[in-house]
Amino acid sequence: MLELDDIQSGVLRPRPGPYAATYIALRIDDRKAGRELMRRVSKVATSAANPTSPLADTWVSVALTYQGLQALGVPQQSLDSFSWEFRQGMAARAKDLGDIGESSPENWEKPLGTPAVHVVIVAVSADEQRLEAALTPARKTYQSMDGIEAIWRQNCNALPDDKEPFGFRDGISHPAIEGSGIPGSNPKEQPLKAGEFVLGYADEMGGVQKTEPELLGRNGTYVVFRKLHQRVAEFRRYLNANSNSSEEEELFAAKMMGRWRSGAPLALCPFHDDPELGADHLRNNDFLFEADDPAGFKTPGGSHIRRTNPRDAAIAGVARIHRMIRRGTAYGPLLPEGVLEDDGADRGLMFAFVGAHLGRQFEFVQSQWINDGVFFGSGDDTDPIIGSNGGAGAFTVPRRPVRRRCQGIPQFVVTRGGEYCFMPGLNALRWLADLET
Ligand code: N7H
Repeated sequence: MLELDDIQSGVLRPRPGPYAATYIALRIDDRKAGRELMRRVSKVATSAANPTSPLADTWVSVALTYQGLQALGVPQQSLDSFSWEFRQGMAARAKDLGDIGESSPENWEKPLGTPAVHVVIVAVSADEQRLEAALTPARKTYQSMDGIEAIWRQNCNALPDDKEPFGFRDGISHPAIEGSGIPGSNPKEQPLKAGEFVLGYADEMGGVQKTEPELLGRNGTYVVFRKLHQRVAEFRRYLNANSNSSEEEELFAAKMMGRWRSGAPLALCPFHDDPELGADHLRNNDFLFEADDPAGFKTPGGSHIRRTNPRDAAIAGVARIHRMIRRGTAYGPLLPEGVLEDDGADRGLMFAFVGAHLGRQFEFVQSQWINDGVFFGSGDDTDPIIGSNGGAGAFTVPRRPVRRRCQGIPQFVVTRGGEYCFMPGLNALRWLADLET
């Protein structure tokens, strides 16, 4: 069984919908103050065992970068026991992640990607009033602590109907995890071993990830935060310019995603949208690909959801070892429907990955499945929606009698920054607070 009372709730429990959320990055200038901060957050961070929060309907999670663990005085031997990718940090991994050109770290929003980011606190509530009510005392706490500096903040707000800025319903597909008691969204997917998502348990390969000391990593997990700016007007213009009618435009968008904007999957309704199905969480993820649609006539192999989770489709490799939990939240104002000109506003997704294996889960999916097409036999095609293609993206829609080949797809998503973090268990937070080095 998973020790749910020690695992932070943000790891396993889906966020509320609708939501208001905030991400706060802190720098630790004084080791003792950093440890005191760990003590205080360990009291308000919610455990996965607890469906309610000590902070009146606001769920608080806390994660640390490698530099954050260093700033707290974690001994080198312990630091060395964390994964190699985490120790490098996201900015150092930029080329492999496709963060090049305008997405490269020198263009990131500061201080993201610099050694100054030590702690990331995420607070999620059902609405802004409740979020602010919980955050005001928290803010007073860290503002009054000498040696702790808040250096960055990003507010996020749910858009209507759980949609993200491009207009698609988000937050649908989640893996089931053995022993968590929290159901997955696809009844056709066997639950995954807990060690895929939480350190200290057996994973799909039979391995158990441990740190030195074991308590520090146990019940913790890696979290990837990425601020991803979305060029909504450009996405709309591209769809518009490549379709002859609004029906064709919607079908084209659905082919790129693998789902209609309502969330209804092409696998279950390939010709027409079905908004009722899209909103029905008992049915909208109940499908596989291979038996029904091996060549991608319904859901193209290159579409966003088939790339990022090929399910049972024939690909090079085994999909189960590349699964992830996602906790994305939208930021910025909605671009009003029908507007095709950019209004200059910053809008997009704070993408959050949760998983025990940064390398074979997040980095693999980002580099091999999103930014390459070889794994399903489509050369160097990239993800048509989020691929890092520098304006030269290509995408194939399988069709009879002839396929549709789209080239020169603009880059619709730009990385504005991000961090690799470790989200410790609650006992480990107390261990960090009690450090005496
Ligand atoms: Fe994606 N989008 O809103 O357009 N994604 N994603 N993603 N994504 C999914 O199932 C989106 C990103 C995955 O099991 C949906 O929740 C956007 C990254 C995975 O069927 C939608 C961005 C990575 C899945 C979006 C973005 C992933 C998934 C369908 C960036 C991994 C589940 C709704 C701005 C590194 C696939 C849903 C499955 C689904 C969108 C980024 C991964 C609508 C806008 C960076 C694993």
